[in-house]
Amino acid sequence: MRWMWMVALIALMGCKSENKAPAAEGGTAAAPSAEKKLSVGFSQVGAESAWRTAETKSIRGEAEKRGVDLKFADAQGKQAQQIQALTSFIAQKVDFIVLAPVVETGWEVVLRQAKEANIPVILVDRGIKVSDDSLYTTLIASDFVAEGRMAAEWLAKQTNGKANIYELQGSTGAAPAIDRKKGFEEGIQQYPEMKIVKSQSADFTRAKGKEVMEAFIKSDRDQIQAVYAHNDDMALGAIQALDEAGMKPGEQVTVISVDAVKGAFEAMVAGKLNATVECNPLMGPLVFDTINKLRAGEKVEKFIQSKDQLFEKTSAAQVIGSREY
Ligand code: GZL
Repeated sequence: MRWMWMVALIALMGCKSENKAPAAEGGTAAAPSAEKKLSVGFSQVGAESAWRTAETKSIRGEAEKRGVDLKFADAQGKQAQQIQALTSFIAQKVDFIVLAPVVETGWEVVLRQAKEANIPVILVDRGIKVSDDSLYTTLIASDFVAEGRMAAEWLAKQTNGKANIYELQGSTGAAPAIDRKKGFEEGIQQYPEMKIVKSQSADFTRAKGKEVMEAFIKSDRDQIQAVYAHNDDMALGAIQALDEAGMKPGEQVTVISVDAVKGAFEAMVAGKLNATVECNPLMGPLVFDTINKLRAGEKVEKFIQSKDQLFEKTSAAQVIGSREY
């Protein structure tokens, strides 16, 4: 009788083992062989503007679509947090780093560590100043100097070359703030009666844009003829301040900005914003196409430029429906 129990027990053990994964050589169960996923560390500036949100959505969405293991870090606008994130990506041995650098300088040490770890760095949307440009593989961005020049040439035409201009600058030290200012000043140089009367940073945010414009109105109300904002969020804040002061933005005060986000088109349809220069944030597909080229051993350009165009309030109503961000 006892022998029958023994036979049943051995049979039971035998069939349970059939439920396990097929045994590999040496008798241990082998995990299914999954090809290692591409891993990318993405250090983002923050969430300061609608443009930034659109860029984050594009890159994270594309990573999801392509099955990339994307490690995302939002730095809340602080370079120290970006450097911390890059250090962590290096420790995790990611395959690539994507960096949207909040400011132009201060990257040498951490980028040298990435280079020593053989991790290629792709810059998106903002450039950096380094002594050795082998510290990054490529920059995918707009030409901010050209954007500033485009805004200046449009304003000169719009005002017949005569305007007292109040400028809302982006974040101090950020490439788009430095270069949009530079390009705009170059663009108005040939118009002696176009003057930047006051210029102050409003950090690319709507709230600061309103605050700085309120201060400009308080001190210079009757002189303000035009506002040049380095992004739409600050322009929308300034428009709110001009509206509250009864100063008719888009008519009595000409307003031009950069980015061409949905809110800017809505303000142009409402007649309160005169024009905006597009700076395309939908970089996701281009970022991962570039990574695939690098993985295939192909060379890529050091600067991959996004093309920009200017939109005016006269055509905003026809265009707004087709805008993706
Ligand atoms: C431009 C980007 C700028 C946008 C702003 O590439 O860095 O930062 O123009 C954003 O809206 O805050």
